[in-house]
Amino acid sequence: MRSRPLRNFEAAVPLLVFALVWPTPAQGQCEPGWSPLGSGLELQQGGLISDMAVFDDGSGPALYIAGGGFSVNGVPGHYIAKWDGFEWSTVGGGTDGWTLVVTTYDDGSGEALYAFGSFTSAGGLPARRAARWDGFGWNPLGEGLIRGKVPYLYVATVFDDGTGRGLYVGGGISEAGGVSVSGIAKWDGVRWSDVGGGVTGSLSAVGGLAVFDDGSGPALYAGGHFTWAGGVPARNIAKWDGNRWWPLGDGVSAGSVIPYLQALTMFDDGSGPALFAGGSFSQPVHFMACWDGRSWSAVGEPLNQRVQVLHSFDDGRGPMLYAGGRFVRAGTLRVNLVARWDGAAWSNLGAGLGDARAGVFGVTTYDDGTGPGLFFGGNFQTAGNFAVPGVAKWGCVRGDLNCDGVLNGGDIDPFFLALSDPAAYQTAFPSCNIQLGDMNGDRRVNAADIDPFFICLGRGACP
Ligand SMILES: [Ca+2]
Ligand SMILES: [Ca+2]
Repeated sequence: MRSRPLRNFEAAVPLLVFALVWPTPAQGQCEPGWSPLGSGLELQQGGLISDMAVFDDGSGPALYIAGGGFSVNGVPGHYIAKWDGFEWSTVGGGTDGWTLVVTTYDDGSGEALYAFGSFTSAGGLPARRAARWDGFGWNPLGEGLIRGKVPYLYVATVFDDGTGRGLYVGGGISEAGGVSVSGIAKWDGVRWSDVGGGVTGSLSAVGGLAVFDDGSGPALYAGGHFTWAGGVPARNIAKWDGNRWWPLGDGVSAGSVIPYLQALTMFDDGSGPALFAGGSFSQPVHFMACWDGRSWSAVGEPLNQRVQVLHSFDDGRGPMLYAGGRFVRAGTLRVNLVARWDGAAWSNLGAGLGDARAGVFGVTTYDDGTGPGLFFGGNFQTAGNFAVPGVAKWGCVRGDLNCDGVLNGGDIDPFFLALSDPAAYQTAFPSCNIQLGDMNGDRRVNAADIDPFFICLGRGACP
């Protein structure tokens, strides 16, 4: 009688193994790690990657970076560039001055890439601080934008106020297409318009935008540096419902330093969707706070310097919130400019980004063929153990066939197994992604990947 439960257990073991192994998709996860993005981009002194976006010009989705002070394939003086997963290239002549924001928007004629910055022309055509790239050519957005009290453009996002999807641009803006605006403007594909009187204060600038539903319907939330929104007192953050502006409690503020809110995103950390805000504020808490629709709260242990970007990303283990900025610690944990929030605690992304005087200014999700990864932009010069030009990937590492997060000698045998017997590889490494063996980017894993594998192996990453 005593042996019966044991036999039952033994009988259950094969079923348990079956249940664990077979539902696992062939395109498995990986241990994420840092990777550089080729070798065609170089950051000069004072150079910076300020924003990034994914756009498909017809030849496949690619990563576009905005900024300035960088060279593309040895040619300096570029302000926008494209990474297709393997190579850097320029974008139709680009702009004649810094681009600060890139985002995609469909005005009804198809999705296009929109760039905003301190330029006066794009692709040789006059374009005042705003331009549209459709994959073939650049076009201005009406008469463009005129700067306000600060010269910067910080953010652009798409929101439907009930009259159709519009592209909302935030920054130091005082005029858009001949219309007087303050800190924020809307482009509908044809013309610019004011957004309920905009934001006003000593700087009158919007630095972060996000769409969030607090239970009363989706609305556009704007953070930045202002004391009024549409005539309503609102400290550095406000809600636009399509008709009027609303404050968010007492907002955010700071004592002696200039408070500035520059990162906003919606995220559900398990306790319901909430709006997460980052910036250089100190009230109600330092640098990062969470608004649930009624009140503000802290987000775990405090970060020690300002937050400049926030982005939700699922690496296969559930959605988590990623923060980037100028902080190097979360509580006592060393994180180095980037950190991950799982709803309970902060964790680091390996050794993070460096150096400590640098910052992260942009982040987006992009699939370079090895699965979705997080791409960070800024003026940092290291990512983990790699020297990088202000841009780096956190995700599956190409060539990492034993999926431990690094490309090294331990990947040689798994690589050749993947080449010679994909089924045996998938059995031996059931949670790994065989596509990481595509070293030449043709989306196939075969003998043509052997030479590039050893070139990448020699450098610890693909050149
Ligand atoms: Ca490895
Ligand atoms: Ca290949």
